[in-house]
Amino acid sequence: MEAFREGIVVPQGLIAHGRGECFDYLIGEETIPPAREAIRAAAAALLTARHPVISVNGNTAALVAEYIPRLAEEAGAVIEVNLFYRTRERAEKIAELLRRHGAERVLGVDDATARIPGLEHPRGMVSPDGIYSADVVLLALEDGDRTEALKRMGKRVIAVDLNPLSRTAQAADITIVDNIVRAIPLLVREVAELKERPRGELEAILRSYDNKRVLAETIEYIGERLKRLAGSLLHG
Ligand code: PTJ
Repeated sequence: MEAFREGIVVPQGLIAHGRGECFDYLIGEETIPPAREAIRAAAAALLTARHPVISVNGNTAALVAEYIPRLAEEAGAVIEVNLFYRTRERAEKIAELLRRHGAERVLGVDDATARIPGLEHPRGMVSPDGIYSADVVLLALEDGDRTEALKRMGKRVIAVDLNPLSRTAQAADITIVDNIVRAIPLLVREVAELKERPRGELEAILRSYDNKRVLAETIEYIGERLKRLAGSLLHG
């Protein structure tokens, strides 16, 4: 609520947050095994990328700003503020918040001069040195149109999204179905650990990763959990 009052989160962001909470109850408010596998693959994708970018919107900033600079540093990634409801003032506020948490360089405020093809202005504005030229983009709580547009640009997309059925979750190459407040600290740890491994091992992690299977396992997990909960109501 504070981030909303400060103008970091938009009203639509509060609705997005509520939707997420609902899915968090369904997974039991913990990081489930398929999400752990996705986090590992995400770390491998960031570490093997030529130009990885962490895209930060209002909700991401409000929930995990303190972890983003560390993640960027460990992964050798660039941070870019990228907003659906873009105003210069909001972008600057979010960049300032990230700088307060230690980010040295934050793109996407005055340099968002390139366009993601197929997205209207200002929703498609990105930095030429950031998302526009990235090969891997990590995003979270993202709108489906924008994720699909990044995929059409040929980027490898890593998404954090509690809804395994959302268009973002379905379009991404690696979908971490977990609450961002749990997923990002785990991702920071995983990147720090995998960083020491040979590149061949990271590539092998990526080759054996199948996002469709991981999403299917997530949905199965929710189904089994709900069946168990229903059973315990009926049979005590
Ligand atoms: O800050 P801006 O201007 O870029 O605006 C961001 C908006 C509000 C446009 C953006 O967050 C949005 O519209 O998101 P959606 O399309 O509602 O999608 C958000 C997705 O994130 C939904 O599938 C939610 O289930 C999921 N979600 C919500 N809270 C969390 C979450 N995923 C992970 N962790 C959460 N805490």
